[in-house]
Amino acid sequence: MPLTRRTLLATAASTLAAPALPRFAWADDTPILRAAPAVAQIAPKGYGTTPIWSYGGMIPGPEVRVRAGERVRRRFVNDLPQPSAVHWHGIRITNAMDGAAGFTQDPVPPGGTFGYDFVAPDPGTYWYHAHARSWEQVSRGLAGPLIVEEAEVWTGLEGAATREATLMLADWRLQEDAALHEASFGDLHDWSHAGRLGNTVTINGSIDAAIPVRRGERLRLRLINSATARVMPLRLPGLSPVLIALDGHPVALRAAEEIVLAPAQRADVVVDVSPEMDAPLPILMDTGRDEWIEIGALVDGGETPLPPQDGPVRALPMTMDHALGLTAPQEEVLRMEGGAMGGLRRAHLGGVDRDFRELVAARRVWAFNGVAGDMDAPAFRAALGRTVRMRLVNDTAWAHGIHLHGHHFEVLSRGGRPDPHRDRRDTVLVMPDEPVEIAFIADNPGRWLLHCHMLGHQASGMLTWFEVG
Ligand SMILES: [Cu+2]
Repeated sequence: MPLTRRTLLATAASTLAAPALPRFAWADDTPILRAAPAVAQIAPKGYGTTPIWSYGGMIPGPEVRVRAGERVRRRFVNDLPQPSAVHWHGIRITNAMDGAAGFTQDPVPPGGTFGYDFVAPDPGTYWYHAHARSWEQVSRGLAGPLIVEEAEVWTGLEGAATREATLMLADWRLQEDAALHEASFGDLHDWSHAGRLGNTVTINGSIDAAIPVRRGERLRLRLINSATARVMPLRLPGLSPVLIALDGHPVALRAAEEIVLAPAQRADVVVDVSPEMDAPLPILMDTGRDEWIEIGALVDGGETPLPPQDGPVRALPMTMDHALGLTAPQEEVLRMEGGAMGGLRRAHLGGVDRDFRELVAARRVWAFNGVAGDMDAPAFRAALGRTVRMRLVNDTAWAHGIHLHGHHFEVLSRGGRPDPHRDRRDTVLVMPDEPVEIAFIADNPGRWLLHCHMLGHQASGMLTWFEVG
């Protein structure tokens, strides 16, 4: 038998039993993204550590950063006890690289690998996360930032400062011993309500994050909500943030006294740090009970202060042509039903009409258009290049963050009123009784998931797909 790397490894493993032998060796130079159990200090020091699952042994996972138009290549190595796959959230990606386990690719089994290789076409703030049992795997820590820099150096920060900081927010449900509350993974009460809300919010994995800044500098903050259920209203008092992008996409500049991030949503803001800053500047989050708590702070990093920024914040360059062609779009409706206090009586499951009791027994308590998560047929099909206008109707008692894979969309209206900003997004928060109208060009061929990004909702019925081309 010729001696190949494979046989060499097999031989070495069987005869030498070398404990330090790497499980994988790659002839190419593709960077490895390894998912594996790890330990993190999430609770304050002195409270013990938290066993988690992570990419690269850290939370959040290692930042993946490229310029727009460049390739992202990662050899995903699954050292988890479960199958997994990596979804590159918000990227207009080729379908085979989308990372939806069991849908665009086979789940990567424990011990297995998968090569991700795609072009990141649009600059912006994105993220990557597990897309297999994501309600569990993301809750355990499998998420990281994916930053696509502007192809040309953006001059919005020119002058005295060019810095930026990525702030990845997460929500953990910890026990008193600081371990994750594993007994409630998959809890149907959580799923039929807001989802698995945690009790500990972190920024970049830390419960008391101190983001070093330089006094007088103009700073771009990239905020990412990686929580699986928690909607995060955020405030940066004393900083007068200017919103420049949502979900990676440039927006019309505006003041953003309060920034509301649903799970999976991102916001880029520019802040001017006062040269006279003499105390940490808190980052506040509303717990949902109109109670603002400090979840981190910008602190003086000790560098020589800069003179104050005097020029206006500049908009990011618009990078995409988005002539939506709204004269005769394909019209679609996505009606959300179910959940606690939702009044869902019946829905289709397994191709059969079921009553609510049967749905609960099957752990499918939500429905899109009367279907509780069946995947045998798409919600709709669209010809390549067709403009689709979709009405998102929330007939439930809960908020939902609706995410389209492979595409971004424009928010046309909210609650029947035209949206003045017409932001482009990949995830939109839809409140009860407030229909949202979106439109997008179905320009990315393939089969794409469409789901609620409250990941317990996704797992219990709020999942469907659409086909382009
Ligand atoms: Cu939902």
